[in-house]
Amino acid sequence: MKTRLQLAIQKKGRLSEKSTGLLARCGIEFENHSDKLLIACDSFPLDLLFLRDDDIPEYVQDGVADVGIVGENVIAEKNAVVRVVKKTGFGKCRLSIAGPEDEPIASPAELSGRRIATSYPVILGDFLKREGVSAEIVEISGSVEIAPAIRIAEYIFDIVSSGNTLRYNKLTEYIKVLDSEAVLIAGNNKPLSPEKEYILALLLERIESVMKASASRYIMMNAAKEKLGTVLAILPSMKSPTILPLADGTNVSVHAVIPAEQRWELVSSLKSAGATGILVLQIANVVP
Ligand code: PRT
Ligand code: ZN
Repeated sequence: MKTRLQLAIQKKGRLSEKSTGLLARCGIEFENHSDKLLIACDSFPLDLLFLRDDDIPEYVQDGVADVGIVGENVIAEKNAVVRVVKKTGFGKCRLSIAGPEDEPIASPAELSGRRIATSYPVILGDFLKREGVSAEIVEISGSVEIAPAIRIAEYIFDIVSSGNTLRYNKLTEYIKVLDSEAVLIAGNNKPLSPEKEYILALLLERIESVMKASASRYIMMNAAKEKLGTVLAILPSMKSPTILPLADGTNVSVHAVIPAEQRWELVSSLKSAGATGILVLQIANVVP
């Protein structure tokens, strides 16, 4: 039997679509997974294991799955012995201590003797220990943000992303303890077989290529020859732009790869500098 790599991803939740979407952009396809635990991908030697996110770090640590995609927050809470192979850039959030808007605290010492509700008792316990603060950890499994209102704790320690949930509950963020994003992990106890390491390297190459591609755009425009200097001065010097003569003899076409997040500002500046017919295109893959 040919070697296949087992990748654990979240079955249903915030990371599910992003994880399967990343694989799809890597050209890795599979059938609908709604009622299955394990699915073999068609075009790549990868088997997908669909799990609750809480189980992924331990499954990877224990070698039940070879690799996994899960939030750093969950890895930290489970104290799992795994290595981060690649940060994915999605599922970004932070774990913070929050409490009533009208009684903000300025330092962790003010938590002393108070109750803090959380689903992350391990990370919170470690933080309080590091700070030398003795507070009561009230472990609850969901809807942590309502704990102050129903008076089971004065403060909460929970995931914050946009901050809307806190605002809606009249809470405010005091202390950020951990930044998190979804990461691709592998076990750290036992090395993968050389065959599996090879498949992981191929997977990683594809992931890096699509991540680079989504962070970039391909820009094309026309410019009069006398405006070329100004246009080129605006373009970031990531890579030398391509300049092609046009049939009319007075204009040139300029092509360049630019950082995706700068595209709107660049388009305005290039337009002001006299560039015309500006096209901004998505890139599927970047292979350096
Ligand atoms: O069923 P399963 O156990 O697999 O899933 P789950 O319910 O435990 O997790 P899920 O799907 O809610 O989240 C999976 C992972 O997504 C988390 O472990 C984080 O790594 C990541 N993530 C990113 C988030 C958020 N952003 C997020 N905003 N997880 C949860 N939230 C929740 C948070 O708990 C709070 O209630 O959203 C609320 C805050 O969001 P804002 O935008 O209002 O601040
Ligand atoms: Zn979970």
